[in-house]
Amino acid sequence: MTNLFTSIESVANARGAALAFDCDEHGRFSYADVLTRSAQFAAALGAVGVGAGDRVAVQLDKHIDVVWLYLAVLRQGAVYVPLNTGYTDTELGYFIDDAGPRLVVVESNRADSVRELSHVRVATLDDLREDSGIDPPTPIGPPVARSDDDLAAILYTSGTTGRSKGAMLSHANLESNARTLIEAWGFTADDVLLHMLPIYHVHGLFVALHCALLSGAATLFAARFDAATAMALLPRATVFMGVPTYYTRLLNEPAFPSPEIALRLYVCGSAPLRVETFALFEERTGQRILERYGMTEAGMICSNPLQGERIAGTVGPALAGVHVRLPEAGAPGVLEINGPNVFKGYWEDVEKTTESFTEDGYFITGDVATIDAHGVVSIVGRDKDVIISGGLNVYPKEIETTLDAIGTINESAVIGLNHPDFGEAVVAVIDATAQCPDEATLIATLKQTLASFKVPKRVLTIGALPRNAMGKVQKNLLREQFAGLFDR
Ligand code: MCA
Ligand code: AMP
Repeated sequence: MTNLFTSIESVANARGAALAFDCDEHGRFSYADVLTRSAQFAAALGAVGVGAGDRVAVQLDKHIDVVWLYLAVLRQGAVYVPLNTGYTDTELGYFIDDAGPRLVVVESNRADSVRELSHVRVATLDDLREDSGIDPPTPIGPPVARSDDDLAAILYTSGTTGRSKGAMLSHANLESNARTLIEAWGFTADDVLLHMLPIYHVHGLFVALHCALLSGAATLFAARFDAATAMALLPRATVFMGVPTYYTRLLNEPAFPSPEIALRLYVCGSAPLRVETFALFEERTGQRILERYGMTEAGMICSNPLQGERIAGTVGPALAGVHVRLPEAGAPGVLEINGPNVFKGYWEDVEKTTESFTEDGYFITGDVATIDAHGVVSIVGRDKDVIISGGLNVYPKEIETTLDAIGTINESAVIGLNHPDFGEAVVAVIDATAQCPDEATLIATLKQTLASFKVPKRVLTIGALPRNAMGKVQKNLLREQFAGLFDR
């Protein structure tokens, strides 16, 4: 394997005029367009000095041009660093400092503030687009050669420390995982994928796009998920991918599924799919959602089968070539994994990398699992303090640190509570002085520094937080106390 783009290029050459992306009012693009558009963006990147190994940090709203930019970064042999569009300047500053990008590409309304954050070069999509006056060379040159272990992307993810670390993913990590998924999920050039996920995370950027592009399928490319748009586009799709919230929202639509909807496959992951959602979906559609399990550090790890029984509450066996194990066979424990999909380590953090792997090279996921006699994995808990809200990870420590920095808060504990829409919702429990601002003001204050998906949906004031004999806050007691907060 070499540059992942080389593989995409060879599919695109074979597919030629076939539809690659239908972006509704933003146009339709063939596989031939995939090559010319990405070449044009690659030329623009080259013109500003982006070359092999350079990081390109990108915080952009979902748009087809961002796909061209991603492919252009691969093509240049550079390293793509996607950033959640919700991140505030404070958060962005951290990622830019850490990744040390050659170029940061942001929306035009953020360009000035990002320039103030650091001395790094900043561009907007307009600077890089066709009309920027930079033309691709004719004929278009080959992609920059890369070896298997060269980095294709760095995706930020937090550990228990609450500070994000960049997971280094190589070309071979991405390509091997995509090929495994295409095989496992039966992707072909006849498929039409409905793509509604954000493209700054593994699920939307790698799982969805790579499956479609490397199998020559067509993608219906929507800017975001909403149930009404999904209902309108699903009749044209054969495959859909989403986080559990997408499925609960679809099921909230009385007209779902309309008679024209006839997908061959619904894939779900990024957070646990409730057994009730799985059952209700089967009742309404006659189809079982295929649940799979993955992580930023490893792409997809386990999947329920395409053929064969999909079991609610399980994530299926390990994908081909991936090895999963528990510290003590037969007992629930923290899942360890190994395989060609597993990342190269955390960017410039040898210590964290070392402690995340066992001595024999298995990555320690932090997810508590069981494995049955047939190798079927169930994720039964987490050994890491993380809340997954609508498929997005929130690290309580980061929110607590921000809350504790507010002078009128003595201490805080951030917990995840069952939520009908987001699966888990972020809630802060605080011990505050009489001068502490009210809940709405605190929430508004947090939004100035934290992306709003991380901001607690509620901030509850109690007296001293419950602690055990060791002085550790007993979050389990808080979770029990406030368990029904979001019950309908
Ligand atoms: C938006 N908001 C959220 C979330 N999303 N709050 C909590 N959790 C969320 N996930 C907040 C906004 O900040 C805003 O707050 C308010 O909700 C409404 O925002 P809006 O943009 O209208 O929300 P939405 O469009 O309805 O978004 C919800 C969503 C979206 C569709 C569920 O979050 C989403 O697409 N999630 C998927 C994320 C994903 O791709 N995860 C995969 C990660 P306010 O009103 O206060 O401003 S990859 C991964 O996990 C691994 C590898 C794997 O296995 O896949
Ligand atoms: P991220 O760090 O955003 O890559 O999120 C990865 C985490 O999402 C995993 O470590 C799991 O905790 C969780 N996750 C992903 N898919 C599933 C699933 N199907 N069931 C339960 N948890 C999941």
